[in-house]
Amino acid sequence: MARGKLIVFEGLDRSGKSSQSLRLVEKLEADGHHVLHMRFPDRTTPIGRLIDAYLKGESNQDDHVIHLLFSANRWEASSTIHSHLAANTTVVLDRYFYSGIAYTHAKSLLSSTSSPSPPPSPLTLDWCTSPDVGLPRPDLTLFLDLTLEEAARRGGYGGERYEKREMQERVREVFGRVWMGEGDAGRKAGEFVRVDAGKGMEEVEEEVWMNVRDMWESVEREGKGVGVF
Ligand code: 2DT
Ligand code: MG
Repeated sequence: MARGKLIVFEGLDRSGKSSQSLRLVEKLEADGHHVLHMRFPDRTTPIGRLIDAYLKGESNQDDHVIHLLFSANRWEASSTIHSHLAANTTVVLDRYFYSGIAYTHAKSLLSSTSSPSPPPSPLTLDWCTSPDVGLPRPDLTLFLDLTLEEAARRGGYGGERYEKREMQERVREVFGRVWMGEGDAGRKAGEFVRVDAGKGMEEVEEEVWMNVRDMWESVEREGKGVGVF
């Protein structure tokens, strides 16, 4: 029996991940596929509520602790993702562990972090990657890349913790390094496609669709099973 595919949207705030991921779900459903859409962080679980409070600035957490909570928030969904894929339901994710890696590692590149000095552990790329090793591996990751200028033209950012230009700049840099194959994350990344999210909505949608179709055909042709990261 065919299995579902795991498709991930990644990128900066304002890059259009939410709209594009929902459009893809509609398109796949119109084609007769079963699809589950999820987003991370999933703020509805007990762990997700801790993350939500942190992002809104209502609570503080050590950088390592919040990183592990974001990862735990994915692990608590891991068996759900696996069982949907096995039941031939495609799972479309709005953010996954690449955001986890990019946002936490980006903090280490900022001049000041919340960690005391000397920090108990530097937030290296590989340290940031390890808690997520073993999660269901995406068949395709679409990295919606946007310049900071274009993000500003789209109305700038909201008021959450990471929605600041300096942080977004670092996050974009780290996504780019992973895309280039750096570190355990880059080596394990599999299909990691950069899409220019500065183009129009329809153009981006078309590029997403072509990549999804290519991935779909190769998974079916080669009979690839669900992988682990
Ligand atoms: P949204 O704006 O998409 O709700 O994301 N983040 C996300 C992390 O720092 N680590 C993670 O593992 C994930 C999934 C990105 C809220 C913010 O949380 C950041 C933006
Ligand atoms: Mg956001």
